[in-house]
Amino acid sequence: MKCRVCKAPAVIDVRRHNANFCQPHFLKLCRDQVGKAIDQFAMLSPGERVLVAVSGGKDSLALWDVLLDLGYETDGLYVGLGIGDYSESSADYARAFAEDRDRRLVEVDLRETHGYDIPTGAKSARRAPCSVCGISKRHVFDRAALDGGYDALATGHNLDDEAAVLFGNVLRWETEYLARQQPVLPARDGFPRKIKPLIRLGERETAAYCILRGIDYEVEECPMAAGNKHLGYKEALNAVETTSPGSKQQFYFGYLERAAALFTACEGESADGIALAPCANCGAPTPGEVCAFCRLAERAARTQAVAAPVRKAAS
Ligand code: Q46
Ligand code: ZN
Ligand code: ZN
Repeated sequence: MKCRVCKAPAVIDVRRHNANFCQPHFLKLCRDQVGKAIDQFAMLSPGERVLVAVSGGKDSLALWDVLLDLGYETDGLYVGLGIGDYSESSADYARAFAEDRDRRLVEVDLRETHGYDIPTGAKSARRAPCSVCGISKRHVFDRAALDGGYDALATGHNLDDEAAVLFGNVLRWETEYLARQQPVLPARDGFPRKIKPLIRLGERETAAYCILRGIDYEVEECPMAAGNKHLGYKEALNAVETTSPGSKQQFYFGYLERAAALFTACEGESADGIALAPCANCGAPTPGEVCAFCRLAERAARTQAVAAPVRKAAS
């Protein structure tokens, strides 16, 4: 197995590209693919300040590393979700990465700042943990990016994530979500610009990138992911990819190039028609009086406050 570029012994095969790469050329491929995504979708301009949402996992730490390498002014953002040992060790990986590179890591702990954690939030809302987690993270990400005056908020969604989300949205013909499934969401009143620079890399590549760069990351899966529909969609797409390499990329990029605009056009009118006003509690734009996050947080914090003394008494 030889590197496609220099013919030295290869360390990885990328079947999607029908090629093998040595270490330096694989790392270059990863940087080039991120740079290409940034240019292709006009995600960033040189010199812009970026807040990178890091979970301690391979994708977000690889993203932060590549953005630093490409010369962007970046800080990290870690949200403490309160998911037991998993959250504690994930935070350690994020902190170690930031410390090694002498970069700032903004930390927001849900329990400290909003009075609840994800397991309690899910219980009180009677919703799947990932749904509560998604609402919570979006709110914290938006707030932190705006408060810090960053030009954009970057997340580590990779090609596998985006293809799986697209697959789920197509299975149920979620036209509203399809219209919004873009690698860049421009800033608008009360929302920062959001970008996904890893969309040209699969998760096998981000894992290999971290290993080859010596980045330690949380390898455990989140214990609350069990039952998450996206895991099933990923498995289904992986089965297709095995027999037909490149399918995921064609599915996702074909959508962006040939179909996304159709959904944006037909959903645009109804979406534009909804007036957003600042949430009475937190100021984030919302169609109602109080935003979904504040309603969730209020109920979850009450449940947590009741649960905490009971736990203490029992211990
Ligand atoms: S952290 Fe949160 Fe993920 Fe855990 S609860 Fe679900 S969404 S699986 S990226
Ligand atoms: Zn090479
Ligand atoms: Zn609110």
